[in-house]
Amino acid sequence: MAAPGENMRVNADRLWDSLMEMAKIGPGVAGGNNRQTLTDADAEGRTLFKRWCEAAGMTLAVDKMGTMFATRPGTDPDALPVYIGSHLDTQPTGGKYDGVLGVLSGLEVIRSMNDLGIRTKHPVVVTNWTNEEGARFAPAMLASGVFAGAIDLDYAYSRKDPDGKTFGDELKRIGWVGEEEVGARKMHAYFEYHIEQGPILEAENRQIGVVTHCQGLWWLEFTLTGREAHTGSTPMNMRVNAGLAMARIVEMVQTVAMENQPGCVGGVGQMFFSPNSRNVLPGKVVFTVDIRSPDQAKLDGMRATIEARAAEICAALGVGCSVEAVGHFDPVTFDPDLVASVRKAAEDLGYRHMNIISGAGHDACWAAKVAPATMIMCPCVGGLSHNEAEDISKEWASGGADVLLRAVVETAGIAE
Ligand code: HGY
Ligand code: MN
Ligand code: MN
Repeated sequence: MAAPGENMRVNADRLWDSLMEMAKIGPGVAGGNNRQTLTDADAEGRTLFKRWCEAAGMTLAVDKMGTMFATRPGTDPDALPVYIGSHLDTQPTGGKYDGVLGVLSGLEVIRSMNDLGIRTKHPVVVTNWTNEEGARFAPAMLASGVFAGAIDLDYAYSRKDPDGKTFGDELKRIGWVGEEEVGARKMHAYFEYHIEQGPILEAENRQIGVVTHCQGLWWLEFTLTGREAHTGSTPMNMRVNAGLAMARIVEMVQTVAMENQPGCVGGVGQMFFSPNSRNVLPGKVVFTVDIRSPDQAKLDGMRATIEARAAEICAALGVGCSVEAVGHFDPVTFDPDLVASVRKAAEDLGYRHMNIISGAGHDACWAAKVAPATMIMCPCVGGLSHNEAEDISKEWASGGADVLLRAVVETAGIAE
């Protein structure tokens, strides 16, 4: 049985091969992935992950949100498990590593402990959270939000995709509705390993991000009501133009984010026009504003300012305006002891590292509500993510997984 030491590293080639194998499922059109949650491709990826977990000696449980929990037993049956989690679902034009690196590095940690003959006191559980991305069904981090008690199961099941299909129906259709009550299982600790999805680690030439915090988020869904009319024959002074109101609000969001620098972001990634005809002024425009900051006061202040200014913009144009928060979590501070275990593992391995605040949201943000949690990050090329060109090196991938292995083994305790 190996003691912690120089040889406690993962098998970099095996991890990379697993990433490339999973990337074949739900391919994109430009080298990335389109494996959106609860699609047939998601189901195929889940089946492959299940096969790999069982081949590594783990047993699988699934909860009512379809989240997958693969357990490697510990020597103390009463000890709460140490969890490693992330997500296998991707954006429509996603990369091969966002989320997938964390889940398959968790599997690699198990495979490496098997190879090294390491037995831990606490069980270790590798988790694939359903619908982390929130691309098809808002909000993001949906299953982990239900697990943390922040989102109601029935609300989650009712969420609709742009085609009007509900989360609950789609989960049933792909055959991944589990028996387990969501949130019933308790955690000793939770680790998530993820690509940075930003430019800092690469620019600073650091291999490991020791994640101390994650910025908070609001997703504000605006519904603007104009009057459908002919774009040619309707005089300008007779228009009730919801499209113009939307454009002014998008510009205003940019202005508010810039007014609150440093340390915040704001933008719009999705919008729908109805009837979406080239020569009809839109009767309805629906779009989601995404604002984030690690500073609670700034985050909530931006929300209030944006909603107030949007109301003024719409009133001036005679456009109806309603807004619904369809996603939210407050800024997160990760567990200092787990953060220290990540930093120590990076130092023992001789990997250049730095503290970092996560710009993107992660399931760890909800896990942190119910257990000590933290994250590990590796760089990604040009800081690019949520783009099929998302790229990392094999060394970056395995470096973070080495840190994950050591932090998990330290936290789970090597059995005597
Ligand atoms: O939105 C996020 O930050 C994550 O990628 N779901
Ligand atoms: Mn992710
Ligand atoms: Mn993502």
